[in-house]
Amino acid sequence: MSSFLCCSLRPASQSARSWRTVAADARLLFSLSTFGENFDHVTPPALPPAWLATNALGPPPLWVTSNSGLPSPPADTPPNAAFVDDTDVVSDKRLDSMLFSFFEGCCPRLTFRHNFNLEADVDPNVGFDGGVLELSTDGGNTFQEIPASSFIMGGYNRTISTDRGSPIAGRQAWSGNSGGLITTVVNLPAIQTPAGGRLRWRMASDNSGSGEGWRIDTITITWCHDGQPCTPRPRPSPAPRPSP
Ligand SMILES: [Ca+2]
Ligand SMILES: [Ca+2]
Ligand SMILES: [Ca+2]
Repeated sequence: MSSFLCCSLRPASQSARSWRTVAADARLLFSLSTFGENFDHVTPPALPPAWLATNALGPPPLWVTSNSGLPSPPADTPPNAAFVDDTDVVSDKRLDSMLFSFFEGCCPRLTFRHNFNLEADVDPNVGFDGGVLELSTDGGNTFQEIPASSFIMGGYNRTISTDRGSPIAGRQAWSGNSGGLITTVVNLPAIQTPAGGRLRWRMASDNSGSGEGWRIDTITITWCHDGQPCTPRPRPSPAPRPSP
């Protein structure tokens, strides 16, 4: 995040108050504001206000907040993370963020931590159950894939098999075992529509076999202010001290 220092995000609606300012570096010559969600201000299994869980396919449970269980560890920032199970039937389980808009400048960047163990083939390139990230720029009416080229780090690691009924068959996804928490960083397009944007973490499973599930935590979005540089300004040299 060090190259991304002059940024903030403004909520699109009153319901956006749960996005909290989590960082401000007064040592810099310009303000840094980062907004995010760590799921630690709610009591599991409740989601934060204005977050939405839906199962387009498959049985309960929905996405929830969780502070225990597998995959381990249960959270990045304790005690809670968002969690979805990996069931042994076809499912399509979605977690939609609150609405937001990027009002100024350029270059919104999303960072989050996650931990997944989702059913996958022995072939390290093939997944059976997997997770993807999608983005809506029309207030949550429609969602689009975030292309693999947008990921700075921690991008998709497998392609979902096309012969087992997965709702995301053939797509690149996170699948298999992450081996604990990993960091994903992704560049987002500017969202300046009145309806606002919404992120969707989507777990889809095939018609047999299960895994431990997928945990998401410590989500932050940074954003460059209008008229401000996106790179650090040089600091002034310290004033010379008088010699003793
Ligand atoms: Ca947390
Ligand atoms: Ca399977
Ligand atoms: Ca499966």
